[in-house]
Amino acid sequence: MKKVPLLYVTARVILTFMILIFSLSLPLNTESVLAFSTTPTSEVSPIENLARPTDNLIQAIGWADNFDSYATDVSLHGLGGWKGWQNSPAATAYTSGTQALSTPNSVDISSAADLVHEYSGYIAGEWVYTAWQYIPTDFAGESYFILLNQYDDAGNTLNWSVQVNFSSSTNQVENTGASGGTLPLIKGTWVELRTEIDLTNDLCAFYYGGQLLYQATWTGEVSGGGINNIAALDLFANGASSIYYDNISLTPPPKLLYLPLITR
Ligand SMILES: [Ca+2]
Repeated sequence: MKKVPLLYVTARVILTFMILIFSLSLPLNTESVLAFSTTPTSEVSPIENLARPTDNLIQAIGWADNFDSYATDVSLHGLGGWKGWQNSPAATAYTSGTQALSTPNSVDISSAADLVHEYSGYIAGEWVYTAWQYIPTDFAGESYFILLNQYDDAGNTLNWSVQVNFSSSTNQVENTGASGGTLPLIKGTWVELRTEIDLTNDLCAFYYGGQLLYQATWTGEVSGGGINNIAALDLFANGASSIYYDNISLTPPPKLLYLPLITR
């Protein structure tokens, strides 16, 4: 049997180790981790310096807000990109310490609240819109979680992609779009609302507490005739009592980590 020099073996071990370290470090340099690791703010971060030269469609890497950088019980109109519907201060919502998934604050969507946050640059690829929701056990009314593919303050061009209703009278969460779909309302605990959006293939799936409420197109489910663009979130109280939201984010889907196959 041929004897392998010790130096050669050592060099192969070092090389293998370096390849492994390099492969593990790759995701840390991509948008997937940047989107999750940044301190939650209300700023949409451009990735001009990260975008591949040939990939001009991807213009944003993500956004998140946990409401913890604001004072408690303050109006969000004009803070962190938040505003009342059609830029009306009367439609604002307030930070609250009554419930919070991350302390000290969540946002209280109640009575006249119709809180909007606009986005730009989300025109292709896959995205996940996540919001954590707390419905008190004594909730009363019909409140809405809404995502629009077109929005402007003047109301000239508005188009709804997602409109999900939370009703105390039916005790259900309901997709008001064309596909329909209901699930039992979950109260007294934090529940994840997760909207998986594929703008390239015009698909949208909405999960409530981990259960699929419906799956449909992004552009045609609610208003119809929409475009592949994530334009705005709208949390609409519709006169209902408080529903609290926290840890809201718009991020790329989690990416699988593939390690190189190391062979002798
Ligand atoms: Ca929080």
